[in-house]
Amino acid sequence: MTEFKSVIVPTRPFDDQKPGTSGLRKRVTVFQQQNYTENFVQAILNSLGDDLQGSVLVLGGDGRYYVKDAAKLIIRICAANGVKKLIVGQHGIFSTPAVSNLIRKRNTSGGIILTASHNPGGPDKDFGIKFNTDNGGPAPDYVTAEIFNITVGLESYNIVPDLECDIDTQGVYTYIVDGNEFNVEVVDSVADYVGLMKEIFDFDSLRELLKGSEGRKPFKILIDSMNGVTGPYVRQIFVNELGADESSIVNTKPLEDFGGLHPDPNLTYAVQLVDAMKEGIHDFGAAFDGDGDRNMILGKKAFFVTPSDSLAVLGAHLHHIPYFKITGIKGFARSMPTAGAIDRVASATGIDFYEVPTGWKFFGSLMDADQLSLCGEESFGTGSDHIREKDGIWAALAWLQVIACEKKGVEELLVSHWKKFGRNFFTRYDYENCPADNCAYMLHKLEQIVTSPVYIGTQIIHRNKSYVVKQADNFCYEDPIDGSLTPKQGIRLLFEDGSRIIVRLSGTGSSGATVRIYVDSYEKDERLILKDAQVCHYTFMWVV
Ligand code: VG1
Ligand code: CO
Repeated sequence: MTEFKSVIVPTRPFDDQKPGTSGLRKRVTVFQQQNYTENFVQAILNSLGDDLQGSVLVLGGDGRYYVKDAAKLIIRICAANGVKKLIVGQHGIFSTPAVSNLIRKRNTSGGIILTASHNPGGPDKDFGIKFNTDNGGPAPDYVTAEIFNITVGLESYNIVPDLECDIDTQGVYTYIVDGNEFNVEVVDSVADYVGLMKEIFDFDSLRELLKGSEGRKPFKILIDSMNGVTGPYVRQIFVNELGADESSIVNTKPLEDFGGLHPDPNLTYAVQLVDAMKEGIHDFGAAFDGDGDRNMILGKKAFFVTPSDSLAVLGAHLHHIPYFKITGIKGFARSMPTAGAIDRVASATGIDFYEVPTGWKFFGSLMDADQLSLCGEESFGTGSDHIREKDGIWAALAWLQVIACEKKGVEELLVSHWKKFGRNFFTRYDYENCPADNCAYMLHKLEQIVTSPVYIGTQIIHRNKSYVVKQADNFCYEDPIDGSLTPKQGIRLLFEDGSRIIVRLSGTGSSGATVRIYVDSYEKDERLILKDAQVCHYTFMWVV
């Protein structure tokens, strides 16, 4: 066996390696700067402290441009830092949910995910590196703060420059580095995740739904992987396991530039799916983002389910999913800007409810404490405590399971839900690439205005409906498990009828600042709940 020696390479710190809502995201060209990726990876490893020596980590990414190069680099850096073993997805491929699952299943110290999620890929597009801790979830704020602290003082990194590993071929590769054994296990990217889905859902009933049975037509689905990482997972689950035909799945080859698509599953970017669904042939459509954690659900004729409604409908029918028959339903949660539809399901069922800041990391501590089963975000994220990430394919399967049990279509499920609980009309506006300083100042001023005591009680009339401000603040989250405080998570205007307006800055952009404004208007009048979702277009001007 060849013996390898690690070397210490002097470097200079970069001052822009602060992880955002979900890892460090920059242009590929930024990551390609000399030592840039190396520094950040070294900082992640240093943050493990005493746990680093002899550790096992998972490594994989969404197949975008630079994933393979980065994976090979990370293998060499881990080898030089005392990591005992890396579990790597074949070809460097793992969806974000698959990494979360494997960290938990193999009890590793964490995992490194190479993705910029739904951001476009390619040599002049985005790349990202995310660290997940041993619970399988995105590193919490105190860990990412520590990683950032290390980056700004980093003077060297360790690497085994000549260590080569064939990540295209499954198998266990053993090396001796500085006298110690170092292993790379290249695994099937799909198998463990598919196994997990088979434990959670009743695949027999899903197969029957798709195939049709006596008195029941086949239920036609259309699944769009948008050339992201979910392709191989989708093929294995929907075609090989559930018997859907080949034409039911599209864009299933992970491509480095996503074939030029913007792999963000929403009405704008998943337009190919929307147009195909409009033809009315399919009963159900779903699309996923680049790294497989986001989902969009459509019914027949492209009937759109908002992520906030998707969460609420799943919440109301969660008992149909075999996994929850065993675990019970421990609690519901949503991110703060997400519309309040799930809140009403929680209060009707008496199930505990939590509101957390934007970003999946905040759900993890509630799940680890057995307080939370189902959660979601307005940004097309839905998931449960089966892992510690949002999970696109899980959400699509959850919908199919509910449909199979309720024997109702997507639209029918939504309409009966609205009739029972009322409807939250939800819109989000994004203002991208704005000057960062000006945005920070704007939020600061906005906070001053809305937190002045005279602001409470302000009445706003829009289209003959009156909204009275009940509460206004900059959201500060207190984690109910560890008591930690996360302040300044967004300006909230809460109105007496349950409607809300939220303003916050994005933490995932790769350049400039993005301002997000979220509008959640609640309607319980049965005559109005079937209106077009665009009825609640606001002008923000009159609020301030
Ligand atoms: C956005 C979404 C947030 C989501 C995050 C990561 O963050 O708003 O809900 O958790 O992206 O999702 P921000 O800070 O830009 O608003 V993903 O699929 O990019 O890992
Ligand atoms: Co994503």
